[in-house]
Amino acid sequence: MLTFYNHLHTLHQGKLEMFRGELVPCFEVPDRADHVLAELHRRPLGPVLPPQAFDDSALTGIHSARYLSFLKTAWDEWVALDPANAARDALPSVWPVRTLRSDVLPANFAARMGLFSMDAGTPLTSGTWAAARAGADCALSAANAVAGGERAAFALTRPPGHHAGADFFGGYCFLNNAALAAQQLRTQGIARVAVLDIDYHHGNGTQAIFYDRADVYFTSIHGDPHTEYPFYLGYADELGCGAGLGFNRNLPLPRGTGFAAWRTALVQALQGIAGFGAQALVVSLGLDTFDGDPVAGFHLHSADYLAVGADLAAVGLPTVFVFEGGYAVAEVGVSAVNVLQGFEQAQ
Ligand code: SP5
Ligand code: ZN
Repeated sequence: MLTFYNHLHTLHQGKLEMFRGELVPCFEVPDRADHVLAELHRRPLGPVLPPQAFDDSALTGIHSARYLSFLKTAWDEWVALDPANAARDALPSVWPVRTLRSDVLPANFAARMGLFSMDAGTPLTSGTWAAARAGADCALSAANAVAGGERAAFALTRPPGHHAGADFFGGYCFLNNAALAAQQLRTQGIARVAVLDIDYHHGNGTQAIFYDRADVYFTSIHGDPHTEYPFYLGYADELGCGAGLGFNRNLPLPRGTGFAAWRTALVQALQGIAGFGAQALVVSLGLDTFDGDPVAGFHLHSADYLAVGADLAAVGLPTVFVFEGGYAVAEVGVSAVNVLQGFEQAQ
């Protein structure tokens, strides 16, 4: 398996996120990817490569032009407001909820932060754009490799991507790497692409991006949004719309779910993917299903991830893995590489 590693990921290093009325240290830290890379060096699964550079036209199939231009200049605008801002990250504080307008692009920077975001837990930093942009290149490179005949490729990148929508950031995500990979597989001529999201949190961005499309099937296993982030999407009655009706499937599970019930949901998700007739698979590989993850509530253990990898391999599809969440930092490398090794050994 090829790994495309985002060598610029450390440029995105958020300081604080809003949680229960106070700013707490970010859970989404550079050490996460470093632990995965270290584990890949301990248990090599193939070459670790830098991504190819793609131009921005590879992003515009997924993200809106006005969102991309905002992200590119946001940090400079933030510092231009006050030179002292260079020492602190930008967080949104106002949002255009129902009855307010999101078609108008305000001149005010705080107003645009809110327009293009879904939460106050996702700081925008000096290196966010560079890190996210190189991460998109990793996802696109992995998709190209798989479209070119590789059995599997892994985009090892952060910040993660699956909460990011066509025109908003949130949930620690800025560019939707999994959606970019899925679209790239389509662009390379693969007619039917499935996205399987196994992060603890529903991949609201990916779902929304493909919600009205019949060529990309989205299915997700996640904590029940009645109680778990992102709360406002990820319910079982979301089936797709228009031409996409029937091409979206959510499998929410209660907080506290262990591996046996989780694996039953995985079997259901994989049956849906087979029924769709997918010709390639993108896996949003979140490892925050791990028992003891600080922001999640499932109880998977290290060895379970080997079985997950084997189950994914049994689908028999060319597969792009995209690194998403997983905040038990010391364990996230073992969990991620267990999935990938379980996949490889099952071939
Ligand atoms: C990619 C991804 O996994 N994003 C997850 C975003 C979740 N953000 C909300 C986290 C809420 C923090 N809860 C802290 C619990 C402290 N015990
Ligand atoms: Zn997550």
